[in-house]
Amino acid sequence: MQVDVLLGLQWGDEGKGKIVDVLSPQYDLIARFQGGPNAGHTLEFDGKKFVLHTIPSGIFFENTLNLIGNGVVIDPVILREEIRVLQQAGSDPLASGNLVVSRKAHLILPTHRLLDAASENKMGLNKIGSTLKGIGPTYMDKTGRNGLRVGDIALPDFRERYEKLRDKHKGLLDNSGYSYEEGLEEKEKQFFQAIEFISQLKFVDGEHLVNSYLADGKKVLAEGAQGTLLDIDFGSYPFVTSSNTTTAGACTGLGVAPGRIGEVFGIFKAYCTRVGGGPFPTELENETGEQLRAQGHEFGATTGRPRRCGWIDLPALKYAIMLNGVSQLVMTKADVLSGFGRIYACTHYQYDGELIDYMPYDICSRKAEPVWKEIDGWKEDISGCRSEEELPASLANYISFLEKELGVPVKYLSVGPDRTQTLQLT
Ligand code: 2SA
Ligand code: GDP
Ligand code: MG
Repeated sequence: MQVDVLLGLQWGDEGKGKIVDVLSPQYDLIARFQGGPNAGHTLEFDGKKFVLHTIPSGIFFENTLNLIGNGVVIDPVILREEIRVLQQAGSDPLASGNLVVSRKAHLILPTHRLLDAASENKMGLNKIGSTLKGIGPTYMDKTGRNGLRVGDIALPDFRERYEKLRDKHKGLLDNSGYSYEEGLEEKEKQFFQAIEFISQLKFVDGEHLVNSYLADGKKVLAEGAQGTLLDIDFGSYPFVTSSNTTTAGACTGLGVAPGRIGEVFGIFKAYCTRVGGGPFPTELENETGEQLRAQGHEFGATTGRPRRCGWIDLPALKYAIMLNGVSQLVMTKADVLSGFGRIYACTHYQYDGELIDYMPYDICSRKAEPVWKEIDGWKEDISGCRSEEELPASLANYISFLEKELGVPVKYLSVGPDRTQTLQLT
C-alpha cells in the first residue's frame, strides 16, 4: 500500500481539516506530518464546529487511528486543551485510544513561545506575523540538536534536560532585552501538568507504525498543515513557517520512503488568502477583498486575525502542483464567490518588464504585478448543491478553465463548511 497525502497549495486555510474529515472513513490511519499548534483545522458536522490544532482531522472516527508524527512540534498545554474539548463533546481519544503520538515529535516549551514573541518584537514592521506559538524557535532547537522530544518525557532526567534548555533560552531572552520573568513560573507549572496529562496517550515509534500499516494493506492519509507557499524551502522566504509543508515533508515527517507516496490531493480555495506578513501578488486591498473576507469568514482559526484576501493565483498554483506531485485537486469555498458578477484569475505576472508564469526568486523585494483573466461569475447560492448536474454553468466553466490551466483534474468540490457540503466530480 501507499501513503496518500492531502496538503494545501496556497498560503494555508484552504479547508484541509474539513476535507480530511470527509475522507477519513476511507482510511485506517490519518497522520499529521509537520507544523504544530500554529495550525487551525476547522471541522463542521451535525451543527457542531471544532477547531483542531495538533490533533489530526480523522479524530471523530473511532475506527480511524490518528498519529501525531515525528515532524510535528507539540505544545502539551494546547494538546491537553484540545483533548479536553473532545472529551466534553463525547469523543474522548483517551477512552477510544484512537490518538497516538510519535516519540520523535519535538516539544514546545513555554520559553520557545517567549522567544517567538521576542523575535517578532525586534523585527517591528518587518515581522513575519507568526502565530506566536513558538514554532520557529522549536524547529531551531530541533535542527540545532538541542530539542526535547516526546520520548524524553520517560527519561529519569527529563526535568534536568528541560531546565538546561530553558536556561539557554533565558540567556537568549536576556540578550535581546525581552522581559519574560512575569508569569513564567505558572507557565512552567502548567507545562509539567500538561506533560503528565498527555502521558496518558500512547507514545509510539511512528515510522514503524506507518510502515506496518502499509505492509498490512491498510490505508494511510498524511495530513498537511499551513500551505505550500509557506514551505521553509520553497515558500516566500523569510515569510514562511519553519517546516516543509510539501509532499517531501510527509516522507521526513512520518518516516515514509518517497516511493511509497500514492495519491497527492492538492487543496485550494476558489480564490486566495494569506494571514501574516509577506508578498501576496493577487491581494485585493479594496472593497472586493473585504467582500471576500466577509463572505468567506476569513479570520485566523488559531489567532482570529483577519486574513488578507485576493483572486486565485495560477502561477503560484502551478508551482505548488509541481513541487508536490499533485494527482487530484480539491477546490473549496466555491460558494463564497456566489454573487460576484465577475471573477478574476491571475494567469501571469508582469515582473521586471517581462511577462512570466512562475514565482520569481525575489518576490519579497520586487513586486510581481498580476495579469488578469476575467471570468463570468454565478449568482446562484450553491451551498445546497450535492451533485455536479446542479452546479451553475459558469462555475462548471471556471472549473474546466482551471483544470486546463493546471493540467490536473478537480475531483472534489466543497460548497460550504459542513461535512455534507462536498461533491465528488467525475
Ligand atoms: P508560524 O507561527 O511561525 O508558523 O508563522 C509563520 C508564518 O506562517 C503563517 N501561518 C499560517 N498561515 C495560515 N494559517 C495558519 N493557521 C491559522 C489558521 C492562522 C491563524 O488556521 O487560520 O489563526 O492566524 C498558519 N499558521 C502559520 C503565519 O501567519 C506566518 O505568516
Ligand atoms: P485549514 O487550515 O486548511 O484546515 O482551513 P481553516 O479551518 O483554517 O479555514 C477554512 C475555513 O473555511 C474554516 O472556517 C472552514 O469551516 C471553512 N470552509 C471549508 N470549506 C468551505 C467551503 O467550501 N465553503 C465555505 N463557505 N467555508 C468552508
Ligand atoms: Mg487553518
